[in-house]
Amino acid sequence: MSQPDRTQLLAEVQSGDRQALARAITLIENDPTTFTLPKSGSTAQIVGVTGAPGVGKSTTVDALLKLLRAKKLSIAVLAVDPSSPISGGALLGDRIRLTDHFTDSGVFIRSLATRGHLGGLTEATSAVLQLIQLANFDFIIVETVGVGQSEVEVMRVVDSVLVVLAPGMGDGIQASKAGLLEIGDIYLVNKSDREGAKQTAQDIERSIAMSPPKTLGGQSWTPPVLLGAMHNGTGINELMEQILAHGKLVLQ
Ligand SMILES: Nc1nc2c(ncn2[C@@H]2O[C@H](COP(=O)(O)OP(=O)(O)OP(=O)(O)O)[C@@H](O)[C@H]2O)c(=O)[nH]1
Ligand SMILES: [Mg+2]
Repeated sequence: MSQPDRTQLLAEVQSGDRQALARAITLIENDPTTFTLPKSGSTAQIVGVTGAPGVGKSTTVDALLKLLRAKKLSIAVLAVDPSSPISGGALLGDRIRLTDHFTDSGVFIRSLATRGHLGGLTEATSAVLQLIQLANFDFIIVETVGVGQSEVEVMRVVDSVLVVLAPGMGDGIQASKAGLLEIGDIYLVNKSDREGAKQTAQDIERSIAMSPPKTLGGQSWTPPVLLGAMHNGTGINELMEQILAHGKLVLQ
């Protein structure tokens, strides 16, 4: 693609053209250095959602989408899948579950896959996020698929990290091994309708109490541990409040 074509494409992205945005993301997927991106001046909070497979990350993203759309805010969702090839179908489940939003112009949903190594994924995610910031969304959500070093790395390029756990699936030791207890700004123990959720929340609280509180904008932030059942929206308002409270500190 020639330089004038790239400039034209970026102008379309900035004007809110979603197809142009999708096309530009594909170019970045293949080569993260495709564009020299201007500073966006975007104030959109970028929220990363991570956690073990099946804990309810996509369900949580869906619940957040519904809440934000009810407030008429526009949202971009980037699902980052380190394992699947570019054309891979690993996110089909997510895509199907998120179909409600497909006809809504205030929502842009896209999966990102790279063949690459660790650095490659983070680099591509970072480049795509910079691009998405040009498109003037109010909110940007990044969901990672699975737990591993690459997801932990990807979470370094977002503003606020939400770690989702579920009873029995993400106890303190497992989460700690996966490096999740160092990166979380907010913890959600999802599936609170299941036995053991309170116990899991206490485990996590105990584990994070052992690490020093984070300092943000001169204020200390102790990551809250919330309980919720995102399949029916239980706890979504509290979750949103904490996300916004963290965003206020981190974006100031
Ligand atoms: N009982 C119960 N089930 C839930 C809750 N939230 C989500 N689920 C179910 O848990 C399953 C997994 O949810 P997903 O949202 O796909 O989980 P995920 O973390 O995105 O999964 P991957 O993307 O595959 O890692 C689905 O069948 C959901 O309906 C909840 O609060 N309670
Ligand atoms: Mg998912």
